[in-house]
Amino acid sequence: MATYVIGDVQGCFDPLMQLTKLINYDPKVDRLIFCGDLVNRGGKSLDVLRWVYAHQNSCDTVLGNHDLSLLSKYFSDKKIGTNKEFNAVFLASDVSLLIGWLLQRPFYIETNDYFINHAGLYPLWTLSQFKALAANTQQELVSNTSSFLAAMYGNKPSKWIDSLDMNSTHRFFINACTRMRFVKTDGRLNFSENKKISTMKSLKPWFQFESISNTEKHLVFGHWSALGFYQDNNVTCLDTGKVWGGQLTALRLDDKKLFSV
Ligand SMILES: [Mn+2]
Repeated sequence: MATYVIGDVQGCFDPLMQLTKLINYDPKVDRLIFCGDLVNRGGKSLDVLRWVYAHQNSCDTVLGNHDLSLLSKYFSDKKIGTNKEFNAVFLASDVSLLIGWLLQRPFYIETNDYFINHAGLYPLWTLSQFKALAANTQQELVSNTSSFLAAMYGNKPSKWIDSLDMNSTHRFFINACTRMRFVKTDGRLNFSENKKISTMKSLKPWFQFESISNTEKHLVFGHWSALGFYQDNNVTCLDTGKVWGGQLTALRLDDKKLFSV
């Protein structure tokens, strides 16, 4: 009986099956929590969605930017486009079940000691602020899906202030929760740097802000394949870039043991 957090799968279905074998996953007693980005680029997004959906009694995922991208395409006027993996999902006989399930996935999952989301915790927020914003954003996503997704994309505002209007609040939350890597020392999100290290002196990885060390729980995230496996006292990154020829990694929360394929 164990709980595992699994990094970004991104349509890499066969490695996911190898990983479940490696950890001897038993749906009757084990629990799998995915860091988000189940879909896109790996070639078998439909298989991944179907598998996690079929095991939902013991598996759950947080939403990542690629999952939101799939939802956004599905709820747009023109579903079928150039993304073959997305097209395969949209043409599947069980598409409404899968999309309906994905739409209701949370932005975070927590245990007693761990807090899991896709990109991390924006350093100007506390965990309770993040949770309040997540609840508000998820409610809007689920209840006004098409208009929410139509207004979701954009890099502005780049910095959090308390007085943002509703659309800006939701857009900022989505960006901070699912796309963040580097943050300027003044709190602005940066969307251009995606390597492990930035040459821009005013930028820091979000987890190197002082406030993160005061967080009550250990933060587990994905999204940053160039960073790869990273761990310090406060955070763990599990995006080891399977889709880019790297590995797919699981962290067993019970004893912090790592498993990779
Ligand atoms: Mn991502």
